[in-house]
This record gives sequence, structure tokens and C-alpha cells, in this order.
Amino acid sequence: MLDREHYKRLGMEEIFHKVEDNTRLEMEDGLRLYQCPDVVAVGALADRVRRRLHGNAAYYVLNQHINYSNICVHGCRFCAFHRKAGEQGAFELSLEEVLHKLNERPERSLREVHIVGGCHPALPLGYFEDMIRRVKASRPEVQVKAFTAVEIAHFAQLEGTSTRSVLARLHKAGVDMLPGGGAEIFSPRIRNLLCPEKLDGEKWLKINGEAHELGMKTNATMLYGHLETEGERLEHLLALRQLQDRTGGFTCFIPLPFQPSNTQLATTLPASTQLRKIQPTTGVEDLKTIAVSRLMLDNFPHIKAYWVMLTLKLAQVALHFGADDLDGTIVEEKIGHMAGAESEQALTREELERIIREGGFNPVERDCLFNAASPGESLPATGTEN
Ligand code: V47
Repeated sequence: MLDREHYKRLGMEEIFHKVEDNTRLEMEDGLRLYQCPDVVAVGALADRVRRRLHGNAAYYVLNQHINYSNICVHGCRFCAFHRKAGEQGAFELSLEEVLHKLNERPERSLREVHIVGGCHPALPLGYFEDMIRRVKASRPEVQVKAFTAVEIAHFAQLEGTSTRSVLARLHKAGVDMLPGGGAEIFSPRIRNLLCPEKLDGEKWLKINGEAHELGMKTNATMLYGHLETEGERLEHLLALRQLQDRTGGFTCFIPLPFQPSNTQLATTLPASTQLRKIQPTTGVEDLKTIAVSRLMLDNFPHIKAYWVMLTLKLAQVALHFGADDLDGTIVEEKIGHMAGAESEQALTREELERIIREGGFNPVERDCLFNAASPGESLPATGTEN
């Protein structure tokens, strides 16, 4: 039971009542939550909402990330993954290499493959349609979550066609849903400092809305802990909530704490910002952001604690601060690790289930679209691989 008197002492009685009555929170409420010195009190409100939606369940998926290339026409200052063509460390997988990665360990059970890359200057849309068809033919049981709104906009530009037509073609080829990357932070002020060449927030939202209209689900992310203010984080959340009110097509929200290592942003701050050196986020800030996200995004079914960026230990704790999903087995992660993420590269099903159980929750295996694998239907564990 939450103690109303405690929230009253914190000056948060009104928010307490709104959460109890399931009333929508507004910008000022979000700012108060961020400013509240008692992170446990904020977390308890988010936990209330999380349990209302998901009870004691915590979700995970048997998945694999595949990055087809890190060659990118953009040079986002927060990104340690991208390279220019020909630069040291640049890579580009052939379709055979993508399929090889997918089938490296055929004994490993897999439900979801997450495929993204940089905005490659030359690979045409046909290459990606072919990739997805061949992935589906090679592992028909696997759902494909692929290509962020940033890649969709880039493919459309190269192909000289609309983003809607790119989405329709990729959907037809077998893309089941879009991952939430590339949203960063919608604030034009910050986007101009972080990634001025990339599509703006409005375009990111528009493409996600188009995907929803075509019947595709998508996820959404927020990159935080760099130059943005708490108000700008909240504006980002409110823009997502507004689109979700219209389309209902978002499945999951994933707050991504900025990993500074090897990024331009950490080494060369834009002169105009005259800011402090950027430090990694702290645990309390991460937990608060998870909790505020759960509370503000009242129309998002799921909040993900992405263990790659948060560390596994903090992601486990985040399940008590509003998160209900831990993502999955991953197999190989590059974007966070090239920027200094200190988490593991991969997890097994047993490790995920142990973390969830010892966190006090019931592990529920899910598919890409968050349909729970019903008891007895969960994919067979083979050896100790999953
Ligand atoms: O788009 C890039 C971000 C995203 C850094 O949809 C960084 O289920 C932190 O979107 N520090 C890729 N973040 C990851 C992503 C994702 C991950 C897991 C699940 C899903 C999903 C989506 O990572 C990028 C960018 O926004 N990113 N560099 C960095 N240095």
C-alpha cells in the first residue's frame, strides 16, 4: 500500500491521487516527479501502474541482433558505431553473411531477429527486401523486427519514393515490426547539436504513424543523459503519447541512457553549448527515467529495461520501477558496446529467467509483438544454449 501521507509530505499528493484514479499526468506532473528527491516514492507510483497492467509478469524474448553494416552517411555525435565507407572499422555484411550469423548455432531457439544498420550510401531497397525474404525462408519460425524510421527515410530518399511505399514493400517482404531506434530526443534544439543531418522528430513520428496505418507495430526509444533538459525528455514522451492516442501502434518504449565512450559528443562538445563534460548517467537517474516513462506513457503497453545499456543488475531493479520487459538474449550487440557499455554481450534463457525470478517476478517468454508464449508452447531449450 502506498502511504498517502508520505506523498503529501513530498508535495505530490495530487500526483498520488491521479495515479490511484488512473488519471492522465501532464507536463508539470512529470517535472515534479523528476524533481522529487525520493526516487523510491516515484518508483512505487510507477510500480503501481506496472502491476495494474502486467501483475507479476516480466517479459523476455529469445532474440538475436544483426547489424548488416555500420557504414553511414550521417555522423551523429552520440554514436560510436558509425563509420564512413573505407574508414578503419567499417563493415558491410553480404546476404550470405547475414544468413550465416542467423544460422551459426542452429540448435539455438530463436523467436525474433532485430536487424538494423547505418544509413548506407549505396545499398538499394531491393537488397533489403531480398535480405528479409531470405531470412524468413531460412528461419520461418522467426519474426523480423527491422529498420528504424531513420533507415526507412534513407531508403526512400535513395529509391526516390515515399516512406509509405518503402514500408509497404518491406512489410510485404516479411518485416513484422519496426524497432524504436533513431528517435533520440525530438527537441529541435538538441537534435541540431547531436545529429543535424538526420531526419527531424516530426518526420520520425510521421514514419511511425505510417507504419501503424499499414498495420505494422513499432517501438519507440529516447536517448537521454547528454545535453537535454528534463523538460525536453518530457516533451519527447508527450509527443509519443499523442501519436499513440491517434494510432495505437506503439508496443514498447525503451529509454536509452547515453553511453559516452568513443563518441564525438564526449570528446568534442559543441562550442555553442559551453557545457560540463558529459558523464555517464547514474543509477538513480536511470530508474527515475524508467518510472517517469511508465507514468507519463499511460497508453504504451510496455516499458523495456534494456539491459545492454543499463547493465543487467540495474535492469533487474528497474522491474520494480515501472519496467515490465528485459528485451532478450541478443547474441551480439555492437551499438552500445562500441560506446563503452559494460554489460554482457549475450544472455541465455536461463540467465534471463534467473534474473527475473530473483527480482521477484514471473518470467514470461514472449514473441516480437509481445504475445506471451503460452505454457507448454515456449520454444524448447536445447542444451544450455538458451
Ligand atoms: O538508434 C546510439 C541509440 C539506438 C548510443 O526497438 C545510443 O526493441 C546510447 O534502438 N549510447 C539503437 N544509445 C538501439 C535501439 C533498440 C535497442 C533494443 C531494443 C530496441 C527495440 C531498440 O541506440 C540508436 C540510438 O538511438 N544509441 N548510440 C550511445 N552512445
